[in-house]
Amino acid sequence: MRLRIEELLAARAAGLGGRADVVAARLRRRWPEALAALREVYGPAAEALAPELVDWVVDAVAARSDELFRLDLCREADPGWFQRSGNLGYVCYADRFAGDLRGVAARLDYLAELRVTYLHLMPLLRPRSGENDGGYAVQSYDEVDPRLGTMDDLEQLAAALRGRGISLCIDLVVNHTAAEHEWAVRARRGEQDFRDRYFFYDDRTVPDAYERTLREVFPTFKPGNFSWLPDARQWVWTTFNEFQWDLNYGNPVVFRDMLAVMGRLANRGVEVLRLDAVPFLWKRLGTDCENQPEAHALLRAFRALMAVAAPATVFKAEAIVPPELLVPYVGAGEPERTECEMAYHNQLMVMLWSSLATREAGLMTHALARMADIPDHAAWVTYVRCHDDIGWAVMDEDAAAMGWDGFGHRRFLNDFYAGRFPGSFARGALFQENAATGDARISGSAASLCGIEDALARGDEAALERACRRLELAYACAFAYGGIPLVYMGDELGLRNDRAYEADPAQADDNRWMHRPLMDWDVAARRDLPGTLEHTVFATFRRLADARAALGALDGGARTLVHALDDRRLLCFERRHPVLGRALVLANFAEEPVVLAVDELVARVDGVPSVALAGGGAEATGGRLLLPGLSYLWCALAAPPP
Ligand code: OTU
Repeated sequence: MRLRIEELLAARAAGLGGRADVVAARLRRRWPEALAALREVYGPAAEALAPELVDWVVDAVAARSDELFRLDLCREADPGWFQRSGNLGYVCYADRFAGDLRGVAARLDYLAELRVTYLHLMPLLRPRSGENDGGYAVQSYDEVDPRLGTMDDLEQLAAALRGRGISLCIDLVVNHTAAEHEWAVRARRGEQDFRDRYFFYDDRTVPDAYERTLREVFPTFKPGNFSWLPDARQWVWTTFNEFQWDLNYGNPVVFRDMLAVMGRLANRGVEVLRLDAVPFLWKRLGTDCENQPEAHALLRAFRALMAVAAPATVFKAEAIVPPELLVPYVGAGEPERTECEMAYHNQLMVMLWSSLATREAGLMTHALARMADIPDHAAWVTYVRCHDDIGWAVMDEDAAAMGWDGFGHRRFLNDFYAGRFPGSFARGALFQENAATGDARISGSAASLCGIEDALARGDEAALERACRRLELAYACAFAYGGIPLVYMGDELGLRNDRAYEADPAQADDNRWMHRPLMDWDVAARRDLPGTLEHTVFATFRRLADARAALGALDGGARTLVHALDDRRLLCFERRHPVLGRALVLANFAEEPVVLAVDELVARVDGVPSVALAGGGAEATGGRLLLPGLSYLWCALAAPPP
């Protein structure tokens, strides 16, 4: 029996020319999934969306260029394309990196030198003017920020990147629009169709009921989750800043229109969509309104339909949530659900910083070992730093397993990275300190948090050496742990905190700008000057990238197994791929050397290591592994002799 959806498609097949069969095959495969997900959100009304969605698919595929349509076919044939160990990501603001989109296009040699295959350009769609949360308050999804260029520039850049084997990733803010977006403007004018796209309340009754269980994301910028609109004399739901209005996905029109935005961006050549703030997509009274089942169902519906319209495009979830709530964003459960292909591994990032501060890896080992596996077809995006603050997602139960108090440890990390703890090497700053709860997060560049800024300021060569090793150690773990590692712009050169934001009124009260520096191309040029910090750090990143590409077992499809060694100073994890083999990573987070007998390790991991990359002076010699303070080894693992 033919699905109704195929009949709908048949009626429009002429518009697709030679692509009709392919689209029919994709629909046959993905529509049941899309419909099931939409039913979870919209109930029986989901069925009624079919004609509109088929129209959208037909229009989107018909508008796709031949080149992108061919890319779709290649990626359907090779769905693990983004998992290969040769992949490496780079994250930057187009303007801060190179002025504008054309400027970025002129810097592709730099990216190639770093072995980059994935470029995440920070928010670049037209934001509201004035304060815009670093571009996360979008006024138009169909225009590029005019300061950066035009949609045509974006399309040309995407093509140029593709020509160099680099996939373009951009942010798509799906949870909220700017208060100046056309929908919001029309809603404010009283047009009911647009009012239905947001959440408005006449008085505090409903907001207060929700507030009982909501948290505050930006307690110092904007307490609470609702903002008063004096002209309309109403409250509107604003999880983030008051100029970022949460969208109401209970209204299928919002889903449909956001899907259309995705299709248009994909047709411009965007290959990865970083879906911002996805935990917040669904609100439910009496909950924290994060990670609700409907938020996941919406992602599955987006995923299934985009896989019909533009299968070359993959999704990356930005869900900075506790580990057990994070895994489902890349698909999990029985039956296995397909959601985003990738998600940020927030837990790894937090644990790297925690371990550098405590100089041991016990907590990290415990926390990472109890995370569930992710499906083979998904991949973690691993990172050490990004444009945001670091929120200390240390679970109380993990801290308790170390005999620590969770709150106390988080407070220690804040003190340590704010540079207020005795003996701290870090120069960060507190972000969003919440007087009521005592919570806070940390801003600061990787180099400054690792101690490079402090060591340079004090002219302490030995401290500088240790600081550089910390940076290398953290990135060596991130490069090996999961799918695609991201290098956050400036880290490859050891760029320190940038205080220029303090003089800009639109940025001054948001200290996240301290770790969003301007690229200094004169400084970058020193990467070719032996003896400079930039030369050392840049060469380290290159070595990591080359070694990673050469070690196939680091493929994103390889499982990650964390081995708890007796010596808690060491982090030990294995990557195991059914075809590409096994790899083992050992990292010493202490500042003194650790020696490990190879026999013991062989027995522990049931494999014989051979060194693929050694950092910080680590070596294998005379049946022992010598790991100086802050050093690491990447090994290939062979089966032990019978
Ligand atoms: C994201 O982060 C962006 O990365 C931020 O730069 C934005 O300000 C924000 O969205 C709003 O668009 O709370 O502290 O679980 O934690 O979406 C950063 C996800 C954030 C949220 C995350 C958010």
